[in-house]
Amino acid sequence: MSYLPLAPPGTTPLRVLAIAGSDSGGGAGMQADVRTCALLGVHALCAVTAVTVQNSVGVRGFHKVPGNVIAAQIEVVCHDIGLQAAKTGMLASAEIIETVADSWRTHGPDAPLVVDPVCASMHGDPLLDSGGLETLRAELFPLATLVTPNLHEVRLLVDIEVVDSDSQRDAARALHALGPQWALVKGGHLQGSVTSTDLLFDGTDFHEFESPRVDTVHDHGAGDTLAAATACALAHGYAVPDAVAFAKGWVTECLRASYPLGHGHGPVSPLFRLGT
Ligand code: PXL
Repeated sequence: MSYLPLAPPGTTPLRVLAIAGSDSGGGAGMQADVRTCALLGVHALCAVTAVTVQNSVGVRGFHKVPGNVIAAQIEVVCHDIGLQAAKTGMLASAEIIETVADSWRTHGPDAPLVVDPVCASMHGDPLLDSGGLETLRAELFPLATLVTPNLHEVRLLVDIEVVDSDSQRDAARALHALGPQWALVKGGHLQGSVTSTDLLFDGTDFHEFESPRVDTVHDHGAGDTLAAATACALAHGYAVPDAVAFAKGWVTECLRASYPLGHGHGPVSPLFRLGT
């Protein structure tokens, strides 16, 4: 696969702002976003929304960053450094979602925004307070260039159980009706197929992205990695379907390169890009 063009050494690379939670285990969240951006040659700007206490077996809890501190992180980097795309991950609460939406409306450039509507960890530990879902739908989705829910998040957001390609299309329509320019329904959690198909919809056309299913339990951070890689490609000026196709290829390679860590699920890894 070919990757994104790199800025020559000593010149300023493109920037992606990650608005996300920290994962103390270093697998998902902000750490996955920063790793993805770095290995794709993009400079990651970071607005931390929450600090999770977790390892490879689960999330023990999290501490929310005060809204004014989140807003200030977004404001200062937008004003001084500038950015070509942004992505959101764990936002923890309705109040934080409102803060992020306000900050993006006020300080965000006219740049693509990828919203990964993180609701829970892979172990089922909640990463968003109850009440957060409605604010995600009402405040952040209408600002999004692209939303990237997995099937669990689809069920929570639009109350559709995706079991086949028809229900995947219904879900894409329902998500798009909430206001994003594009909705991507990730099929990775659909059981029993040798491929994983993600479905992208802009209100008119459906695009399908199929990749071989990588048989591994070490898939922590896969969703974050897909959204971050999409944001990097968008920062480079890719059209949304091309950015998603790029990111899907990237996350498949990162799944193949994932590694065991601790006693539970290890992370997807972009470190293969460093060579051997
Ligand atoms: O992968 C979703 C995710 C996002 N952000 C943080 C997480 C997780 C999953 O555990 O911990 C901080």
